[in-house]
Amino acid sequence: MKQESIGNQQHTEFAWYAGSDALSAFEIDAELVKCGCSCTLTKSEPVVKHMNEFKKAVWAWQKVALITLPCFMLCGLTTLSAAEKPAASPADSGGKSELFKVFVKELVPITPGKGKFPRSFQMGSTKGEPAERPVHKVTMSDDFWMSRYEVPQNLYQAVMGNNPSRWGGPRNSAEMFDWKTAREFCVKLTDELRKAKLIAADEEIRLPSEAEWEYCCRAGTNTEYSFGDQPQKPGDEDKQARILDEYAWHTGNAAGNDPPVGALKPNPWGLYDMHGYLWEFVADPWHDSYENAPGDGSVWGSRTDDQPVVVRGGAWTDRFEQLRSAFRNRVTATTVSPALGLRCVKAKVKKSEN
Ligand SMILES: [Ca+2]
Repeated sequence: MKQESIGNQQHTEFAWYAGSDALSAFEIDAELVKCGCSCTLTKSEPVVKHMNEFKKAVWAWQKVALITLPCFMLCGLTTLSAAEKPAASPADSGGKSELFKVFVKELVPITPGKGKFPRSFQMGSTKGEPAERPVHKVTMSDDFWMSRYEVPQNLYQAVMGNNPSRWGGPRNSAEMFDWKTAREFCVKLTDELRKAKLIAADEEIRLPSEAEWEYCCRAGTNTEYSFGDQPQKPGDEDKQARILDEYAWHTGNAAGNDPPVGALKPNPWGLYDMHGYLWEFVADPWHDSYENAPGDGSVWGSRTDDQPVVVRGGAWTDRFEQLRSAFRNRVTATTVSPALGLRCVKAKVKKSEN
């Protein structure tokens, strides 16, 4: 996939999410008037039973309307406003501190060389694009934690104070921000978690290196996807990929990035949406191939001003080929897209960074 194809899919087909709950918070039935703010008013007159009581009933409804209209304006408009701005405020989801605790709780410990985590893996693919070659051995040097999910919008809002996402939902993946902003998010989240003593002073939240990302995507596998080589079942045509459907949102099964994170199956290490949903920024600047790439899992060099950056995993806008574990893509550092988000790592701060 080329850089310019990120997020270029038309969005007219998406409909079911936006505002779907907006009206449910304000209901009127025959006996009760219920409002989203939890007040409950009992209607003083019964439903019309015969024509002689018609006038009485109309007056009763008028009274109810007079009483509840201000309530509707306060509560209903608040609800509609929330639907228009789908990112919940931190308070809507239990407050900042709760969101930070959830984020830490959802980190998956990755311990290369111990248990199910191999010390080394083969990075790249001989079957894919030239940028995926040469396949080379990477030996992971340190333990780290990988986010189970892409960063959701309620956490993004809590950290950054805004939510630029086009396709809203508090637990939908955050999108529409560039690489520098993704790094800024990690720095701010690090500060917040240290202040809250949810991480140690010598730990940080950062973007994964490209090698860490592929190591976690493969999750001990050397197949094209973390579930095997084949994304399609016999009979699948064009972009259809019914095996991949169980694990990933891609252009063959996604109506948009509507669902919350983690709606499909995880990979063998319990990481969700590594294949698909959104492309994910990593820390590395772009290189056209793996010639002379480091073999220790670290970030490959510092980015120069005009250098593109790497994004991984494919998105809901892409065909299944681009969701392979080894597939690489590049974007300019200023690219924003509804198909591009991030996933974080927690790790010890390298001594050279102190
Ligand atoms: Ca993803």
